[in-house]
Amino acid sequence: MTSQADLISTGELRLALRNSGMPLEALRWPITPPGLHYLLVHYDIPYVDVDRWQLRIDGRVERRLALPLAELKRRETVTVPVTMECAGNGRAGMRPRPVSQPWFCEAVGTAAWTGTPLAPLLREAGLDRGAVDVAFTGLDRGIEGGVAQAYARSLPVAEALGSGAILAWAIGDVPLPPQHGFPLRLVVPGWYGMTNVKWLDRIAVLDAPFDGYQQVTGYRIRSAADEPGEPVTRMEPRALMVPPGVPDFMTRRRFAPLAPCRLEGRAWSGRGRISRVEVSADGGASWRDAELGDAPGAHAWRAWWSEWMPAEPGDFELCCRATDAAGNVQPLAPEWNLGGYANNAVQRVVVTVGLR
Ligand SMILES: Nc1nc2c(c(=O)[nH]1)N[C@H]1C(S)=C(S)[C@@H](COP(=O)(O)O)O[C@H]1N2
Ligand SMILES: [Mo]
Repeated sequence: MTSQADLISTGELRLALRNSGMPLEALRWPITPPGLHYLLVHYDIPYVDVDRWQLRIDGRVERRLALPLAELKRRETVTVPVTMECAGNGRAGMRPRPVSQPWFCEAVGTAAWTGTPLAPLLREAGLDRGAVDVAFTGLDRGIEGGVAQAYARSLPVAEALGSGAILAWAIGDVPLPPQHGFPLRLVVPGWYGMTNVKWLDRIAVLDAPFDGYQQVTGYRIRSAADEPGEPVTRMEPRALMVPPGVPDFMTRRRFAPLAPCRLEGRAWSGRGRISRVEVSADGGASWRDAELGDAPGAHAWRAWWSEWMPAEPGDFELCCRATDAAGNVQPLAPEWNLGGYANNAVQRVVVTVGLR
């Protein structure tokens, strides 16, 4: 029977149909194939006439800049593989279930973003001595929490200059698709998805902390609505596995033969390199180390695998758990918060072994 906690609203269903996750079998690719990267759009995808579009850089700067795309493309160009994960990934696993885009754990992907580094552009504009935050505003508008707004997020000056952030106009050699931010988006390695503002319109340097909705109301870890909470920033460590075996069409339950099975997947963290991945075949009661492989780049997920031989037919709860170089480890159970953010509890996949 479907429990009340599992029922999603029509509004959530509409969001879920617009915002696709990455099918977990796509974890097999080091760079997520085009169209399989997850997608999250708060409002509508704007239609942008690139011939009239310019990026404005203003606020507390010595020189205001207004740059057409062709002008940006004449600057230093880099291609950086970045693993991006929505801060709401794992939300559907929390109880009570926070009402919003109901991700399980598929809101992730790795793309090779091509663009120009942000820091030299900010230096070119010249930051005033009192600069505190840099705010990035998109062209998309909507209403959230009763507040009409353009989607906007900020970074502290130190992160804007030092995080390796780029302004991207392409994924590899392909211009950004409309849904991923055409003509230009921010990409900040290591930070949760909401940081990576799409359809960039304006970069404003501020001499006071940015107080936009997505900064002070959205994306806060809080247990009650009247708390200020802690801001959501960098990605917590997480390992995901390719679900073994085959799915049942309607229940999505997995079935596998009684045979050796390679558990494999990828792991990432915005807080340090992945230093360990462990797997469990008994729901987390016992663990063993997986093998660690390569990452397509310093800011991208790392491959892992582990050979598993189920002892007998039956149900097994497979889990995987990542640790990063800073010593952060995934928790066994979700740590609840009001917005349903940053839930990096270990993935659990039940597999029925004995398929003929
Ligand atoms: N302008 C704008 N930028 C945005 C968003 C948005 O709704 N509008 N969504 C953010 C969120 S919450 C996420 S998780 C990522 C998703 O990027 P993707 O759709 O390219 O995967 O974009 C971020 N940038
Ligand atoms: Mo997100």
